[in-house]
Amino acid sequence: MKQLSASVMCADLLNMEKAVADLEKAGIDYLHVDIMDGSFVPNITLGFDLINAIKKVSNIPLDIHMMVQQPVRFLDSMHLGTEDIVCVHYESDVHVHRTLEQIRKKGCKTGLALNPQTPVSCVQHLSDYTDMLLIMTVSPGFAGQKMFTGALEKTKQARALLDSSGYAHIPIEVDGNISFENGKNLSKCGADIFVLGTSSLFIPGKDMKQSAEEFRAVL
Ligand code: S6P
Ligand code: MG
Repeated sequence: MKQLSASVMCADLLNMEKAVADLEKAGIDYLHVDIMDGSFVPNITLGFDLINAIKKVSNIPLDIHMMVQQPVRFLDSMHLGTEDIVCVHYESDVHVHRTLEQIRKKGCKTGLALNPQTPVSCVQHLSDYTDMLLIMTVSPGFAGQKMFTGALEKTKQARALLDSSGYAHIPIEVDGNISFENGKNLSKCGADIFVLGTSSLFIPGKDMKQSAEEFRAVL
């Protein structure tokens, strides 16, 4: 089943409680929370206090995208449930295997994220520790960018690699410039979870419920 994950950094930051309630009404499957450190990526966005505050008002599972160096340092800062995903970048941590184990020990699901230039083969030795693979379709750090040209082929390769090695159950998430058109094409290449930001869900003047329904219809 294809799923939608709403990028919280693209929501109205001054009305977060309302934004979360609206996303709930829109039937969104995950809240995608981008955590940045100004070092792994050249930007700083949301933080752990916001994550803990959202947990108090919403039952939508969180899909936390950690764009920080050595994410293991921050695992205790988040109060999460078994349905929440903590996704770390392959490039952000020398001991990413240990970090994935720590996330599971915390009782959460794990995600492994790959920057555009990182080959899909990196997942091979980590598949047993990964509940979701995140293919970045832009260089992480900012909303409103353009999908990189190799994204479709990379998603196809990742799906083929997982399927042929006994990991067909691992869903692929795609993040960055997920427009209706890109979403449709990525879906055909095997993507399962779609991070929706300014390209499709957060469009000024357009109802989010309607956008979410339209997006599901093109998949
Ligand atoms: C970017 C971040 C993403 C963005 C999302 C924005 O570093 O990881 O999750 O928030 O991609 O969507 P869009 O449609 O503006 O690219
Ligand atoms: Mg993200």
